Amino acid sequence: NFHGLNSITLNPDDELPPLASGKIRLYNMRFCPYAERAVLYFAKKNVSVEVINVNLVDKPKWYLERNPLGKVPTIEHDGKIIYESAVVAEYLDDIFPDSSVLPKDPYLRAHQKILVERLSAISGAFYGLLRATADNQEAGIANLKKALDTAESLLTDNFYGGKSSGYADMLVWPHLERVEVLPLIRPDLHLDKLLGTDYPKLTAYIARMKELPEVKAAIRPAEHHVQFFDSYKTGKPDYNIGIT
Ligand code: GSH
Repeated sequence: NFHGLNSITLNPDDELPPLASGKIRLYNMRFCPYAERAVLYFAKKNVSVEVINVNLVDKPKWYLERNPLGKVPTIEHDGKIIYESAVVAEYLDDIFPDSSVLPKDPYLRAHQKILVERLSAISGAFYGLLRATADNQEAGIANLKKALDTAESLLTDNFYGGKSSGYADMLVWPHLERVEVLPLIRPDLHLDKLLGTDYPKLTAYIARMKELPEVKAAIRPAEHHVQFFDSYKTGKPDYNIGIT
């Protein structure tokens, strides 16, 4: 149900193809964890979507006209524009209620959003370590451990959504996918043993998540993440890594 998930990234000089009426489009960046939340959501809900990959360093004018924040993800359909990953997720549930990922019950719904807030420290810790220098790497590792301790203690069932995967799982997974690859991105930090030994529940959870069809549709190979971050560090990210 994805058209163009691995299409070549469009640059400012590229024309934006027209969007047919009734079709939904996702403006994406192939290595963005927030855009991956939207990809997971489309896959989980089995909603067809046309994907346009956007250069985020050199942004096309047509993109800034749609999303003044210039960030991905953004979705477009019937002339409507929606952005911010959590807003996009809830919107998709609202327009396709039969496949709603968020629970209907107000308390359970609120609880899923609280979990996302409590798990959000993972992304900050990930980006901190991605850029860590000799001076602050110890603090960065302590930060990640604290975030993962919280994630381990909040995992009281198979998924953050309960017996089956839910909203919180879709929103947190993209960052966990990258934390798992961090030892390969930053081998100098010697993080290889971090996840396996101290976090048995999270380790089992990651394996369980990887079996979900929506995660299989969205996940990127570890070596592509590594190559992407290597290019990102140079200030010239290669958005087309892995496209054959
Ligand atoms: N709060 C936003 C969301 O949840 O959608 C964050 C999205 C975000 O930061 N996306 C990054 C982006 O578009 C790529 S991973 N960066 C481009 C920019 O900030 O100019």
